Amino acid sequence: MRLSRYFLPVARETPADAQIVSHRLMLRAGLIRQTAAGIYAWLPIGLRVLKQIEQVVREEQDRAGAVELLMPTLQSADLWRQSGRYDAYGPEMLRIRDRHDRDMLYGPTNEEMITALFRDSAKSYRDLPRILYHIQWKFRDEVRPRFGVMRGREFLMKDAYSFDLDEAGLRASYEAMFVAYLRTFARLGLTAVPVKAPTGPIGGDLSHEFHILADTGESALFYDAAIEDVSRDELLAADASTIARLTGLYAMEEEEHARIADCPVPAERLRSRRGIEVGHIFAFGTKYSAAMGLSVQTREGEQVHPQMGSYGIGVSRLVGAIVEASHDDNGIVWPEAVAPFRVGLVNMRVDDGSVTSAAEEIYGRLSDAGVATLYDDRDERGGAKFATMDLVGLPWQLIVGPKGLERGTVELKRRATGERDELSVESALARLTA
Ligand code: 5CA
Repeated sequence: MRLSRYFLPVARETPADAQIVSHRLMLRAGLIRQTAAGIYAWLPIGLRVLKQIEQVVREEQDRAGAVELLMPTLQSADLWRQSGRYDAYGPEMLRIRDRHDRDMLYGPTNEEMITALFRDSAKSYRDLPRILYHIQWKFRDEVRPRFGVMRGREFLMKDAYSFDLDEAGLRASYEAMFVAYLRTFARLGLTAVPVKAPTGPIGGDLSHEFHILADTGESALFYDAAIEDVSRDELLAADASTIARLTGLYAMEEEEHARIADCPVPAERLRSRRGIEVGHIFAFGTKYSAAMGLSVQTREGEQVHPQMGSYGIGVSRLVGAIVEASHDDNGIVWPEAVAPFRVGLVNMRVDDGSVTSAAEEIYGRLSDAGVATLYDDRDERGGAKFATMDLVGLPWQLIVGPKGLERGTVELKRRATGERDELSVESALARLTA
């Protein structure tokens, strides 16, 4: 992508209304713009990050055996009357009336809709188990939307729903999703702490939240320091034993922790930190299947209500959480897995024919090799170009200038460490296309 043709409105000054660093950097680096309270437009470079995260989430859902579909954002109130949640949900639900005076709503979650869809086609034990998911926008009219996309009113969620014949099946689905979550967050370069959670309005009795540790997180956590020793490789290879190990370690939200008289963790191992909730999973049994009349026939010919669970990941919130976990004084430092482009190619002198032809050739070769490249071909000072590249945080910067070219070299800078190498064009390309 040529920066001269891109839409990347970066800002040098700190936005006055943004209180936390991820919100400030997402505005400054041109990822998002607020269009109404708690509602954001995703600008091109922000959208690329959102899509990358969505793809990692999707791959891990698919790997766990979940099946993707897409449900609409608008739902009929009747659906929610069947579960009894239409009145119970309260003012967080955005209620809409259509031209025929029918009550509609913008979905805050999809338990009702998926239960109805499944009810209309699942007849017997052969239709189970199933895990269905979608990645779709939600709306919750939050009392206090804040911190940018962290607590928005409109936000992107991956929500999965499992249907099993019995409790043992539900436990297996819950574990499959648990593993998918550990792998997803590890692939995104994040350390997520699973915390046993109260279930709230979704209902049910088994629930875990997944938190990214960050000083600006909205939740206060207490946990066993041993959780920090779990390695990335272990998370990527997670199985039932990893879950047993992790859930065996103490981790609670402050409110729950305060209720526990004898904390089982010795004081020197008890950590108190803040966390950003990026995922939440629930096993709620027959709550919706019973209320909404979903039943299937067992092998023995009995009718039973399937055991269900739901599994959410805050996809748009993750963009903020990753920036919160990965930035420095100069800007964002994207982990490779979610970077909007892998390389930022900087032409130091667009008015110099030999620099420009070298830069154009490099750009062509990177593009041909399938390396996502943002090419700064604008007529700007070098200093401004460097500042923009650091701010937007692409993993690699490749700098093409007249002095280097005289020696036959370009400069390759690694954003995360600031390390710079002077290399021949060929060896720089070899590194970036490897
Ligand atoms: N139906 C269940 C699971 S599918 C559910 O809705 N769970 S939830 O309420 O916990 O939301 C799932 C995830 O969405 C949360 O863990 C959080 O990461 C994200 N999320 C929730 N509210 C917001 C919000 N206002 N802004 C951004 N992300 C949010």
